[in-house]
Amino acid sequence: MALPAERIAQLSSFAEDVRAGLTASRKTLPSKYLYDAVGSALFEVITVLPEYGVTRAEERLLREHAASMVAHLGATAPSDIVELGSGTGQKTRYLLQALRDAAPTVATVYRPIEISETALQACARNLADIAGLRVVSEQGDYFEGLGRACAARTPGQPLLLLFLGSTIGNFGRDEAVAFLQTVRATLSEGDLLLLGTDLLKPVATLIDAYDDPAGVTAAFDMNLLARINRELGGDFDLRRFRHEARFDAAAGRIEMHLRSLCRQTVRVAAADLTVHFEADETIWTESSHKYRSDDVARLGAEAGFGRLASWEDQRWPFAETLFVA
Ligand code: AVJ
Repeated sequence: MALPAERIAQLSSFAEDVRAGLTASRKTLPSKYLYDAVGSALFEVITVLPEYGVTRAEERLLREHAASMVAHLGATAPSDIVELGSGTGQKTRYLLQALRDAAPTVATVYRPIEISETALQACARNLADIAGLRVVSEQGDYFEGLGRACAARTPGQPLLLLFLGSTIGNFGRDEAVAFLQTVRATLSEGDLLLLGTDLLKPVATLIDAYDDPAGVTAAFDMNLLARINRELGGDFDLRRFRHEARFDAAAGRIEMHLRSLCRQTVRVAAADLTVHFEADETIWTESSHKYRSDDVARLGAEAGFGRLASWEDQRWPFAETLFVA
């Protein structure tokens, strides 16, 4: 299906990514497209599902250990706190408050970086009441936002970068190291990184977390097809697909897939694309890597970070690790 070059250039990056993903021999779609307004709202529901312990575990860690985390940051309180994928900023509040308590006179700038405008607005609203905190929202790509944040930082003061929620798990292990290396290259020596990673746990627990019985995660996954229909003129029949969670033990990851229930052909107008599906063929929509605690330290070390401290939740194995650049 050859397209003239200028026609390809006109396609939005969403259309281009859909085209690339659905024409690959193993069909995939980038997980970042799960988070439109509907997807972000569904993800918020996922975070309160009894089967999805990730967000509550991290919230417990930040609530219970924020003061200890701040104590490990070193003598100079960071003046710039940057967060990659802030979501609505609810968990970050504990840390921001502990920082303010420890250093009430330091003027702190908090820069949440988000692709989702909806989440970003909620985040700025949620944190508006913290005394002495300036919230500067950065809508866009992680590295774009991080670049801007580093350019605007207070000179001579450490920067604290937050990468919470186990979003790092969306990358493969090698990709995660490469990502952290790029982060490290953007930071200065002495800057800090707080990384949240979900840890390995029994497979049945993981499957329940990513294929909950109420079907919220299924709706979250399926919304990706609905979004293609809405934004790119697709004609996916959602009733002909089913959400599935799988665990790949060798790779240590949970995968979300959308399984085609029959042989079918789907058209995506804005991507100038006709896709054939065999019965049982799947679109791989997300990976969530689960780590062992000692592997988290190794991940950081391979990217040029030193581990300062870590905190783990016992109820739902999850690690918050503080690194120094
Ligand atoms: C936001 C990427 C951390 O992988 O656990 C939740 C997304 N996907 N349920 C995760 C998600 C299905 C979540 N992250």
